Amino acid sequence: MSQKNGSKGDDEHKTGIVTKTRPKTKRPNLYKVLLLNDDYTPMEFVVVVLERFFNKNRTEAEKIMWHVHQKGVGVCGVFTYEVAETKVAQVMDFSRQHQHPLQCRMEKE
Ligand code: TYC
Repeated sequence: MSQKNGSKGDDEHKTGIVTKTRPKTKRPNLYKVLLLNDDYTPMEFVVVVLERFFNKNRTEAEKIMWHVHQKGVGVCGVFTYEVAETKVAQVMDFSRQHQHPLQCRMEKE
């Protein structure tokens, strides 16, 4: 784990030959999925959203919901682009189906 990309590590100490590998693993761009506060969406609905789409337990979900309620915005999770996009769409669809104005956004980390 301490060995990062770009070196073949201990081999070069045994052989005296310095080898270099091109790192082929690139860290993916990550995106925060944010929940926005509003005056109408019931608190219980927001908690259910966090449980259902962000795999939060009741305690975590309530904590995030209260944070958003008080601060106006909060992070539900951090994901790769496609996963974040899917989460946002799922939350927006679910909110619309239940006629709540809850808003969900993604933002590059
Ligand atoms: N502010 C809402 C209320 O008082 C609750 C709420 C919390 C709504 C979080 C949206 O993302 C939200 N019923």
